[in-house]
Amino acid sequence: SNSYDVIVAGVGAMGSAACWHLAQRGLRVLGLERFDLGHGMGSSHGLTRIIRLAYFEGSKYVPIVQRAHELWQKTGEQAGLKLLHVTGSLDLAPAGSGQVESSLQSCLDHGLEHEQLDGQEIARRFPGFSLPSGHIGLWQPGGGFVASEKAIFAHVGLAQSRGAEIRTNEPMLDWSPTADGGVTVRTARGTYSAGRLVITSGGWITDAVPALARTVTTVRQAIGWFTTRKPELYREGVFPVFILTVEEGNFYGFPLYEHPGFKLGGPHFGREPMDPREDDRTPSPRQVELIRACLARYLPDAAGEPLTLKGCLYSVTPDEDFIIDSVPGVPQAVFASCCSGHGFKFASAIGEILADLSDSGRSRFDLAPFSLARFAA
Ligand code: PYC
Repeated sequence: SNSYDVIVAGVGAMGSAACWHLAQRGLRVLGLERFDLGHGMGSSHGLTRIIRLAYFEGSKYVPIVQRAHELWQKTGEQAGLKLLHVTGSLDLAPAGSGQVESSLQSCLDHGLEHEQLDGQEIARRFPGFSLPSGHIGLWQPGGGFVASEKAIFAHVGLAQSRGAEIRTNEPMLDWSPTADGGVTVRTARGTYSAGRLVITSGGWITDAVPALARTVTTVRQAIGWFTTRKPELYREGVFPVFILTVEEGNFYGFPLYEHPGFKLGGPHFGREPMDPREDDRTPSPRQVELIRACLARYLPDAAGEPLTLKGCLYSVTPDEDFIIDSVPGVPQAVFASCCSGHGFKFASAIGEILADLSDSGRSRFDLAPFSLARFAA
């Protein structure tokens, strides 16, 4: 039949997690994905995504990221895939610039283990860096990375094992609420009905939730993998994940994982508008130039030729905080998106939050900072 308890529109990081948490509760779930599973057109690809518990963006994120950390570990075990790699995380920035200080505050607010490192200590522990004098670091041993495509595959495999139907290359074209409090969803292949709708369509969310159109913008981001001269300095086990503020911008990187090259992304706050309907995801020459300049100056032993360059899409809100809410006037349709480039790490927990919101309209977390209504004023 074409009738479900819940339809999930968008099966990337957030949507796959939602499918699993809903299917786990015994609900009949349909997941609709616009492209192939694990595709590179959105915001859920690139082998690795940082998970940081020390959170310069605000202490309010820490309880949710702690739950996400727990769930990445547990879901990986359930799926038989290693999703969470704990490497420790480093915030690196000039003293007084606010990033390290704000991450430190989140550790103090939530009792997270941490150490403040000066430039000499950073160089001693992590000789892969060559930082300007005056840079300081915040070390948080619980940080690390999530294997990104594997995370989607794990969630989908688990959801399917509980009966979820996942249809790829079948975007939701439109949806509407029904008189009995459910929804109807139309695709090119059919019309489906459900009691509830979960919208996790990332960069395409404004098609499904027009109320977001004036709030969300989509931008192009760049990631690349580069030949390393001294891979021994950047191996998992000796090198952490990091976010780095320098005069060229904000960049982020990982220990070597699966790909032979060293992965660096950024500039995180660079804002090059991109329409997700465009097919081209190539990073701009300016982005590649900045990434290469960052490598050459601050990670010189990882600054070889590019092996792989990719683009990535961010959906950005004006305050760079997430929006997790129901569609105005339609409580049976909930959504999470617009994570402004820092959402992937939360996906395991946001999947659970969306399942809770769609079950009961409630979450164990304080979602007030993530309401759509905050922009109304
Ligand atoms: O949230 O750590 C992060 C991150 C790094 C790059 C983009 N987001």
